[in-house]
Amino acid sequence: MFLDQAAIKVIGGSGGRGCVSWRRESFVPKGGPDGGNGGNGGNVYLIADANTDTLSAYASKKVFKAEIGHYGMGKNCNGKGGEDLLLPVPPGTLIKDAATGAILADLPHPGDQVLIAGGGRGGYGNAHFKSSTRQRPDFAELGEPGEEKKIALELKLVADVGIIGLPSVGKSTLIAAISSARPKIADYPFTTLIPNLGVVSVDDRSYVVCDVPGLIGGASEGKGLGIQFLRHIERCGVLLHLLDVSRALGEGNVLDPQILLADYKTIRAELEAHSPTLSQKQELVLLNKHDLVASHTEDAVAALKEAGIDVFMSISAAAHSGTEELKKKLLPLVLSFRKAQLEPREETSLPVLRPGEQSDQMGAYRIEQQEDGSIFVRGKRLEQFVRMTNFESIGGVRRFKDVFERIGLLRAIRSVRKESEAAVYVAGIRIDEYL
Ligand SMILES: Nc1nc2c(ncn2[C@@H]2O[C@H](COP(=O)(O)OP(=O)(O)OP(=O)(O)O)[C@@H](O)[C@H]2O)c(=O)[nH]1
Ligand SMILES: [Mg+2]
Repeated sequence: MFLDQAAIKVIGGSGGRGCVSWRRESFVPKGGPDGGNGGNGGNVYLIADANTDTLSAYASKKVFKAEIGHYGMGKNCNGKGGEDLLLPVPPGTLIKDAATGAILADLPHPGDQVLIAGGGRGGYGNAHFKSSTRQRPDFAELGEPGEEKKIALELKLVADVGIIGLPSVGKSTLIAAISSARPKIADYPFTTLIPNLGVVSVDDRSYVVCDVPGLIGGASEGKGLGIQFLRHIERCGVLLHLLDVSRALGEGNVLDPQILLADYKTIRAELEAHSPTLSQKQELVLLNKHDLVASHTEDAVAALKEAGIDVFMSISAAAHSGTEELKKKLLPLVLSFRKAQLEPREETSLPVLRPGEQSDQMGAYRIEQQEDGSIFVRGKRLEQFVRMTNFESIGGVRRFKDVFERIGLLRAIRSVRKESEAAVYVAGIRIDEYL
């Protein structure tokens, strides 16, 4: 099954909770704290895999979770870290935030990898909190929850050459003639419903061509099959614009070049409506089905030239006439486009997410008061700290207060709150009863 879009949820493994434990040895009545730390949760990565060409692995299963970190244990045993989860996607996959549509990452080349949901940090065990002033810490941290994200995957098939044109002009016939692809071919419009990829071999080199469903006027507004398939050819170096020369043959076998010109303009208008990237691509105009109008082909070429359109070649895809030559002529164009692609491009500036590296200072926070008086405190490290505090243990609450005192947050909240009983939230957790 071919699938070029999928929406999934990725969840980093939660960190394991730290352990509260006391050393117990014969003849040592009151041993010190020896609770180990929880293990970190596993990360979720997406990786471009050359052996994958569709997103169909994400059609039915929708939630992907990395392994959780194990709990810390007594005798200072730290919990094992959770395994990372590697999700393979085809090269050319674009990863977007499902809610905002923002591009998170782009994986055009095999081996490209992105950290998409970080695992949570393991909580410290009570042994960690032992200090000269705190001999018997009776608390431990909870594990931090793993990062959770809803993402949309979008596959752009990476083809070198795209074949476009009105329905039934012979696009699929052409890809079948020059490549290994065997798409359905028929004399009714919209035979092709999904893009077909084919590998063309010329001498010892090869390139990929893509045959997309036929376009009609108004496709950009959704007429026919629409233009959503055009994104598959956005990375092509060359577009082959196929015109069916037999359509210009009117009554009495008289050729009307205006029909070809109108056909040409219809497709150009749709390309321009879709994207500037596509409309600026190198385009080669091909006249197809010249077997049906043999004697008139020259006239059609001349008339188009007069209108400013250079015909690259006249072929008959069905009769395989001119198709071998076309294969050869395309190769140098493809190679030079690929070479230009290797030069520095904007793709490298796309953000690669590394949530684990963004750990801010505990003291970096912002206090906001809403109209109803409730107070929200935001700050990356602070939110992590609050999420990991075990408010059910007295020692945990005491440490929480110590930290709030140390970073000046107790005073800051008091000055905003004044004498009121306003609720205070950090990371969605109401904390004012612990202040
Ligand atoms: N005589 C002749 N017929 C052709 C030639 N190329 C294609 N055809 C015929 O034209 C019809 C349409 O061909 P397709 O290859 O399915 O056209 P398409 O552009 O892929 O059409 P859609 O997928 O519907 O957009 C079929 O009946 C083909 O046999 C040609 O060079 N000469
Ligand atoms: Mg077709």
